[in-house]
Amino acid sequence: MLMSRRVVALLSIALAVAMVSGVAARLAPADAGAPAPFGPVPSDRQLRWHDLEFYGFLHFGVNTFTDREWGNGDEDEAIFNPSDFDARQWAQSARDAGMKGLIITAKHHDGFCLWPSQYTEHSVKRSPWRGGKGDVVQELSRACKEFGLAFGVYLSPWDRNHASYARPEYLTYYRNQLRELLTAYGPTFEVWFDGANGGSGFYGGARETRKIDNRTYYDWPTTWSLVRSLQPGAVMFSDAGPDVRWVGNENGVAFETSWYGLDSAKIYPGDPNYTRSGAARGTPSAPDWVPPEVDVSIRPGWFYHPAEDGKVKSVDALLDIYYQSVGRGANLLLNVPPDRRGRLADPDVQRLREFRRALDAVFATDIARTAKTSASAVRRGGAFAAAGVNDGNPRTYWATDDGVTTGSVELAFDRPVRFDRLVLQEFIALGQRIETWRLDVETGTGWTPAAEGTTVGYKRIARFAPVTTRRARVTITKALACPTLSTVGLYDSGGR
Ligand code: FUL
Repeated sequence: MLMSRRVVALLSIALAVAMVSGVAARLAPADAGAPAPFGPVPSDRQLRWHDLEFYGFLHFGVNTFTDREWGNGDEDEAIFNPSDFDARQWAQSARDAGMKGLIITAKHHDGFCLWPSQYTEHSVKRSPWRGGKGDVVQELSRACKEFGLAFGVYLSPWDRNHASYARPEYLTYYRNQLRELLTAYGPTFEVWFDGANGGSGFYGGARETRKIDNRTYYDWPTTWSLVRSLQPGAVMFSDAGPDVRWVGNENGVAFETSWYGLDSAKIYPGDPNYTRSGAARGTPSAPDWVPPEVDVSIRPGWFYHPAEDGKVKSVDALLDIYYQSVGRGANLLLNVPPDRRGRLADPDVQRLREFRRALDAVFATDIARTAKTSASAVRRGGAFAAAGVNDGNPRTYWATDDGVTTGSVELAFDRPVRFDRLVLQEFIALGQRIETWRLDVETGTGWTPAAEGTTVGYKRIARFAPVTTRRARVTITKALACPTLSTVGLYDSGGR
């Protein structure tokens, strides 16, 4: 194809703009001398996802009305009838809790669709709610927009209602539904693919057990490319990614040592050996960047059950979950199930509010911002000074020369300061590098260790006994390549 000079010029401008708004924009200013990326690195969509940190899960559907966790697929659509549905209340509570997005079970294993899919009658279309004209997904996507939240969908691959489940035709149905969800409701930040398959179900009246081979049946690459084409900005979650991986448990706990590397080619969604194989904890040398997400419910169940109103997790339990997920470099997906009114239940809303208050109190003031910084060594040929760790700018970072894999940053204060929380962040656009670190404080008689730990990645939060000092030092004691640190934060929890 022949191109005119004008077209070539326009194309190069477009390329330059794309570079500035893409990868290049993530690097610090004037960093021609930046370390070369090490190992797998995040895509732009993954970088945006890391920044979300904490968002909510909404399990809602026929189970809400039958008091079950897994519907069989033969539920009468008429039972779905929330008395006081209010998606704005969900979004407002989520925003007030500090969540950055919401993911809804548009279809759970029972196959009932919360939107009026044109491919099935097993949906809100046949419900008395809003006279059969309702659309939960639409009301939620609008509410998310109004309250500044990202919007995501869960579409269960296992469908206990559909007659053709376990046959190839079902995949066409599944992808048609994805197309509906990913075209009619605006931008989607995450698409959640559940690996569960319990076998038995209604299946259009067959009432039998249908197990599939997770390795081959779903033909995931075809579905993934459909999602990519419809929503290029969305990350896809499953046991095996491709963008975000399951952490391997539903207790709210990420691994203490958590690498983002995964060898995607070796695993598949729904792999029963996923947790046992060690893939869930990540591997430093693996080829793909697939960070973990921690999914956990604020109640014992995923769906709302009146009997669990008194079993909403305590603020302390939620704080532990936060420190063991976000504080270990994972994202936190906290489930808060709407009740039969179609509202988040009062005890949950109350608890979310208390949880936010507690977190805000701990992280109100970053004491490190007032410190003067120095470093054992600074990378030559660019702007990589220690000052990058406490300037509040995630794009500036301290780095060492290539081949220098240990080093420390010191923070000096004018007067003694007290703290018991440390926040570290690597500049992950260039990969995950830090293997171990230690925090020392000057006590008057020398340096004493206050905390130590392993991987950092997007974020590490350490809790330790309160210390009062004028000097604190973070040492990277082991790294896979020259380390980068974009944040050293210090906080006083006040005993919370
Ligand atoms: C599991 C499902 O079986 C549960 O019902 C729930 O949706 C949870 C988040 O994932 O695999």
